[in-house]
Amino acid sequence: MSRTPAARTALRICPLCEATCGLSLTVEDGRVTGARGDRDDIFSRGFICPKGASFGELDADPDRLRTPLVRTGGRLREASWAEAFDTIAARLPPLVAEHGPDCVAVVLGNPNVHTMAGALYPPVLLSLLRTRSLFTASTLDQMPKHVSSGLLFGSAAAIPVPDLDRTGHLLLLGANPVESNGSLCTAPDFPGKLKALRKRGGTLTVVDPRRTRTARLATRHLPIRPGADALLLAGIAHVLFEEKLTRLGALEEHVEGVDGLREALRDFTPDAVAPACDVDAEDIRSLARELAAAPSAAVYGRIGSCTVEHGTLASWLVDVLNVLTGNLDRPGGALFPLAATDRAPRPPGPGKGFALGRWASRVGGHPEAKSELPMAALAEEIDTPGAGRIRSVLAVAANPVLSAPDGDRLDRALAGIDFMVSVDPYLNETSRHAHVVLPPPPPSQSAHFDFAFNAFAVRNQVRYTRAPVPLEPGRMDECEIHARLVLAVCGMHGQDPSGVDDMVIARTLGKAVGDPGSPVHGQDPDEVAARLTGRTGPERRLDMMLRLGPYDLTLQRLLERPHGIDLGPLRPRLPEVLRTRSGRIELLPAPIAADLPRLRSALAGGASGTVLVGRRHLRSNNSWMHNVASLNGGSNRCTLHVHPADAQRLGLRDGEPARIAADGGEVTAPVEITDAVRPGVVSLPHGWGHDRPGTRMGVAAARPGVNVNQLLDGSRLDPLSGTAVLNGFPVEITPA
Ligand SMILES: Nc1nc2c(c(=O)[nH]1)N[C@H]1C(S)=C(S)[C@@H](COP(=O)(O)OP(=O)(O)OC[C@H]3O[C@@H](n4cnc5c(=O)[nH]c(N)nc54)[C@H](O)[C@@H]3O)O[C@H]1N2
Ligand SMILES: Nc1nc2c(c(=O)[nH]1)N[C@H]1C(S)=C(S)[C@@H](COP(=O)(O)OP(=O)(O)OC[C@H]3O[C@@H](n4cnc5c(=O)[nH]c(N)nc54)[C@H](O)[C@@H]3O)O[C@H]1N2
Ligand code: SF4
Ligand SMILES: [Mo]
Repeated sequence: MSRTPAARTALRICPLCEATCGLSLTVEDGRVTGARGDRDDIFSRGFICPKGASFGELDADPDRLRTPLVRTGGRLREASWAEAFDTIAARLPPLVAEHGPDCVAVVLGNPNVHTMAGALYPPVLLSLLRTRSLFTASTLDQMPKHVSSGLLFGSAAAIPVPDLDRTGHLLLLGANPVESNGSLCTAPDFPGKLKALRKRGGTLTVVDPRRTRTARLATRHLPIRPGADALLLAGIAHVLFEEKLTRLGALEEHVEGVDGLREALRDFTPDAVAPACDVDAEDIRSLARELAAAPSAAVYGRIGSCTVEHGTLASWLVDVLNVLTGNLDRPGGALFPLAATDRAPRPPGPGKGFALGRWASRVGGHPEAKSELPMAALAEEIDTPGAGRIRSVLAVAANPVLSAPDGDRLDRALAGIDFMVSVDPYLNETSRHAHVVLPPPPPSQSAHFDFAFNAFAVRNQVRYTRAPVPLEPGRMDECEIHARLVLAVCGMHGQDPSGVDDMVIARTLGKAVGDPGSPVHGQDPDEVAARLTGRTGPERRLDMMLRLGPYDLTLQRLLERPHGIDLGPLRPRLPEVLRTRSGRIELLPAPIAADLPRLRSALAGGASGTVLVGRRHLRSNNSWMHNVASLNGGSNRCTLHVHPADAQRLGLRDGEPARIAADGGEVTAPVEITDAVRPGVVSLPHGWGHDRPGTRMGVAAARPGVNVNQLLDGSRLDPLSGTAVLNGFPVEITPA
């Protein structure tokens, strides 16, 4: 009889959402058989949600690919790693040689922010390949915030986060952290932090067309008309000016453009914006007065304020209110985190500023933002003939056939592409078109460090977990997959993948030793490189970034403290974070001012027709978690939420199918009648529609749902950021 080896526990930071909880995994015989919250984690302190608890099941999903797939004779078949990279090296460089680098689209999806590989290698790939065809999930998500931060603060990465643990007043728009666990605000147990805010006597106002679980925790819930947040926020700012409630305090010396702003917002009186928002003018005045009177306050907006018609203006106004009330950069307000791998602070002064629209997309003429083109324009860039057409796609952790507007068009476009690579654990709606699929190992076999989310965390902290389980035979670490992809794409196929890391280290240190603000200024870069520790290239790069960072840390110190190192509460960072040309916060940047007339014309908007918004469910995650049986089901369903009054008006019955039609097409989904959604608004979640042939996701295919993004044709964008309007677009509903 064989003996079951003793179970052991291992720590792993959860990669399944932005909360970054520390998990304590039970490992038996190389498999994860249990997951609990790590009570000793210095940040998450034992918090866990149902997704984290199902880590073992998700990790062991039998539908995960175990070997690369290579297309021959039109069919994908299992292949060796060598064959997979040989194919890429043979097919891709000739395309680049013939048509130039822009013929290769690099498409980066959301999970790149949840893997070490996704942070460390795409920048290398892009700098060597030099393609301008970059498309990421940001233009389905937070690009408006990058643009507003770029314009206000001179840095697209300078995103203030609400000081959840200390604030006395939170105005939260278009976010539902009780389901999403928070976004651009990394806070394990976000729900608990909202409850604690109420408990200490603070105020929570939630602005959302749906009465969400977050809204139910609020002091006040305002069911705004979708798409109108920019108007509401402009109305609040107007009142602050009108009633002389602006108090810049310590910010005064760092801000310019206040008078111009007052003038620019003159038309946005509470009475003028109220009808379009469907929020009482008197409520808008109270919001402004309470915000101004609160001892500390933070305004925070997320998906519902970003993926809308005026996403950049709304994102800008969120921080305008933080500035006007003196709450930016002060404890209890909205502060800039300082992550362990951020660059050590530099002396303040004028910077290069933030440029927008340095080039435009070929077909739609969409301006670039942060070197990216709109994901909504990917299909047209592939299927529109002519010079400069995209002929190849490198999709890394991206499922745009479901996540982006008009998946059917993209599906057809990808079916005809010359050459496509997917780095993805699943054969799904997008990866089924690839010529080569490179599957990363499951998360239990990967190390984890949050390069992205530490910079949005409500407390400065740092944690690193090595892979809890060794790589299975035949598996390749995702960092090595990325490094080999860089080599194969960029004409260096066959070289040692660790050379990619060595190259980055040499380049980075070469610059750092010449930078007077760097901790290694004046040293010999080779000697600094020789001091770096770590078992792998990525670990050595992490060690380097920690050593160049603001906290005097090393990889070794992190390994000695497996539950993490607390680096303290968020601290004021002005003016050092500012990189605008003026060296100050530019409150009314020119591109914003130029977009205000469009907002002014929305004042006339209002009632008329039904609009659709999305929603998230705690046991789901975008397009890829419907294959875990224990998470799929119950209330996690792809149904159309309809208000009882609308149901009656439209002749819809609970549980029966409704036909939903819009610009891009139509879908049919079962109706769920609920007064949690406001009249005139229906809600359908995204990430469903798992009914395409040629995929390998058995559980998901059995309960496919429909693709809400098929309702969009890709033409509705927030013009400044190129972000798709995924919320608040008109639909027609009829019984099916
Ligand atoms: N209508 C509507 N559409 C939306 C949204 C919405 O609210 N409404 N939300 C938008 C937002 S905010 C986002 S971020 C996007 C997300 O959309 P995408 O960027 O497409 O991201 P996901 O659907 O999370 O996953 C993409 C792929 O990553 C793969 N994957 C999972 N784990 C890993 C891994 O460890 N490594 C690799 N290489 N791949 C992995 C999955 O199998 C999947 O194929 O969707 C957007 N689309
Ligand atoms: N469980 C789970 N967690 C997730 C994800 C997931 O899919 N599932 N996805 C992850 C990702 S990629 C992201 S970006 C984050 C997103 O995190 P959140 O921003 O918290 O996203 P949602 O839960 O979609 O909440 C958006 C809310 O905006 C509301 N809304 C829609 N339109 C408007 C509007 O015009 N104005 C206002 N004020 N509100 C509006 C919607 O009703 C919804 O309740 O979640 C992350 N976490
Ligand atoms: S809240 Fe997010 S990070 Fe925490 S356990 Fe759940 S999915 Fe994982
Ligand atoms: Mo997202």
